[in-house]
Amino acid sequence: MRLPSRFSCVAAFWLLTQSVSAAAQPVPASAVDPQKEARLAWFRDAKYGLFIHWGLYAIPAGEWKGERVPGIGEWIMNRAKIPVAEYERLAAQFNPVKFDADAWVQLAHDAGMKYIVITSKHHDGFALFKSPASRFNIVDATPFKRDVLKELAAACAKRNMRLGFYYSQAQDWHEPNGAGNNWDFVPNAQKDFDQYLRDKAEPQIREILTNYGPVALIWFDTPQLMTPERARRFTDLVRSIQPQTLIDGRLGAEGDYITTGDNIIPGGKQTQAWETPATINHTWGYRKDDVDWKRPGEIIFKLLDIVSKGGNYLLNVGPMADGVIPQASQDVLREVGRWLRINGEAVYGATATPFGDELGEPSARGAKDVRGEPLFLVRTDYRVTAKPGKLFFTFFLEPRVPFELPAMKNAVKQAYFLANGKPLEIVEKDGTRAFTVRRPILDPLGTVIVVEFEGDAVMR
Ligand code: JFZ
Repeated sequence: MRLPSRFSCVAAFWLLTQSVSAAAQPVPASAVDPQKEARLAWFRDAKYGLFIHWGLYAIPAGEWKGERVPGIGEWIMNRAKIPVAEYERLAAQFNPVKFDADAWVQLAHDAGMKYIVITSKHHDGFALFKSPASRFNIVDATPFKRDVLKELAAACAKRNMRLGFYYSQAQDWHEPNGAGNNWDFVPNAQKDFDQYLRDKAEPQIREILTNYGPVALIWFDTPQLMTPERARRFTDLVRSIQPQTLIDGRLGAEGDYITTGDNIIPGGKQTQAWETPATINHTWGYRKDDVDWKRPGEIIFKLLDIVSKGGNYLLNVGPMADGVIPQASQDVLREVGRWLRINGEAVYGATATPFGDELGEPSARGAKDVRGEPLFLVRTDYRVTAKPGKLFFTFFLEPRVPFELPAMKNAVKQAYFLANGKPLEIVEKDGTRAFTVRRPILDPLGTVIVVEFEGDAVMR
């Protein structure tokens, strides 16, 4: 996949933070914006969301004219250099009669997810909503004729699920002046990009912020050609219509939170709000040949890893062309949801670890990674999340016997299993405190032990 060089920089930044220290970067008091913090309150508590990549690319599903097209499914038009006129014909075939907004929202709910972000328009330019700004949309160009955003917004409202919209503001391969399509049109540098912004992207952002009730966030992406001035127009537009709507980190200007590179989890905790967008297999848009689903245990580890570093996990599914989310991915999500129904207290509303040594350690022998950066040896035994007066130790492997609590000055009141409330004895010896967990651990997907302490915050 070809991305502008600034993307590799963003990706490299996160890869680097992967391999450096686990310490949080302090945010200067002057950088704290109270309005932004207020907008972010729900996001910081939510922790876990469902990303949905759905569009015409679900029809070819990774194959064009009998040939496998490598890469992520939603990039097929670009990867196979499909002419606009030919790609457009997919719209006439798009009739996802099994689409059921309530079923999708029920899935997110069962999975323990607190928000949904769906591709209102991806790089192929096709909109999943009725749009006066462009006829290349699900209502005007397909036999289906139903506004998917409308139905999802109604289903989310019923279930108290927040709904946000992915919108590809820069790349639009359907438009002569949109970024990215150099197989039908002139190279980016020769385009009248502002004409495209004026006539399609800005009007459509206005539409999705006007016609579907409260919008939790707009997820902009791949800011090719986005100067600060252009990005500013989008920020102003969003703020003027729905001041509470969050802006992600890929607009081309500072957003409300940081978006990491795809599937990238930083090595240490961050103070700024952040989110990792991630695939459940290896593609965003549906590909019929990708059935390599992450296991529930992997997802639970990644979720706790992310929450223990102060972030959110936005996990993607790619529905098929008939409107059904592949059953195997649903099964995985629901199993994680069962774990969260028992252990959710360690996740929702929880903040980052007050410690950090459990995340890993720099190589003692000074080994370097492929970039010549100090190698960071990641540990995966357990993760720590926190609430006022409470620590949650989530074990993925058998804890050491006895398990010594990381040093803290606070008195410890009690410890118990989150799943069944059974108490654990805290033994004090030589200034350290420890508990012993009988083997095998209660839940191999993650066994949570709550440690209640005196005071609100850990003092080290
Ligand atoms: C973008 C899209 O091109 C892709 O189709 C998908 O929607 C994904 C969520 O986002 O791809 C990117 C964008 C940024 C990086 C990597 C892939 N990055 O910063 O590493």
